[in-house]
Amino acid sequence: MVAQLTLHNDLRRAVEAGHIQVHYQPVVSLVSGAIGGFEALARWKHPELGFVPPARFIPAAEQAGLIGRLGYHVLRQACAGMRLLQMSARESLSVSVNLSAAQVFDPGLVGEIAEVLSSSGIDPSRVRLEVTESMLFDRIETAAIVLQKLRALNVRICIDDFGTGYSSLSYLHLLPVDILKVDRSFVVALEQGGKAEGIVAAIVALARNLGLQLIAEGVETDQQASALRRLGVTQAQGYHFARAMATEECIALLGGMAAARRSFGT
Ligand code: G
Ligand code: MN
Repeated sequence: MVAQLTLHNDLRRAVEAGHIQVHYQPVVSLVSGAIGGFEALARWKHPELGFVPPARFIPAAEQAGLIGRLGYHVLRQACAGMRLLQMSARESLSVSVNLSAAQVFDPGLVGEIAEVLSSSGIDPSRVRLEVTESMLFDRIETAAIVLQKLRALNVRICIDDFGTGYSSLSYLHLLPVDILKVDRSFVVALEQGGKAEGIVAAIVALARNLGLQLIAEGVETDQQASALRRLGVTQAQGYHFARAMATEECIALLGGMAAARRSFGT
């Protein structure tokens, strides 16, 4: 309990001092290898505890009532970072930002996002907001209204960890959705034989029939990437391609790719 309280206090200070940093994990094309965008992931480097994983500090931020501030900070930073990254890229890049349940049900969310979008000057259609099925579960009608309003700002809605919730198909029916992310548990299972191939193939068909984009997450091996490619998945992210990196590293990576393109004359 004491440790938890200290964590909450440290977190409150970290949010205020801007010590929560956004790192970016590339989303790559499984067809061309090109980087199509990035997922913004919050990082907290605690002075004594070192790196505190998001799985630990996001729930703490929700408990401490700090998630609204934290989410706003992450969104602002992600949009500013993307403007920088965009300068190093040839194609237009997308940026994904994760929303927590508390944010979705915060009445101030839509106004805040509208404000960040207009002040950052980023093209809203390149911004993706990621939600999970399970966090919307018990207030699905309210969630649908909020997501409709967000979509009216011209941002894209992405279902994270797709396939791990309770009733995926009814969510697809009720919610305005543009993109599905194949959960990493299915990607890992692709190497173990069994049913995973059939499940991923069904998700590919589902996305195709509904006109949704599909991204596989948590790809860690070449074998997984090949299996996904064979099944018709065209976009992916994961340690096999790149971890989440600071803005400067992403710029170097994009710059390196530009140099490679120049030397191949493409
Ligand atoms: O819930 P969501 O899918 O947004 O979670 C993203 C988390 O997954 C981040 O904490 C990120 O660091 C982590 N992550 C990203 N790529 C990989 C990967 O290839 N393997 C594993 N195990 N985790 C990953
Ligand atoms: Mn995500």
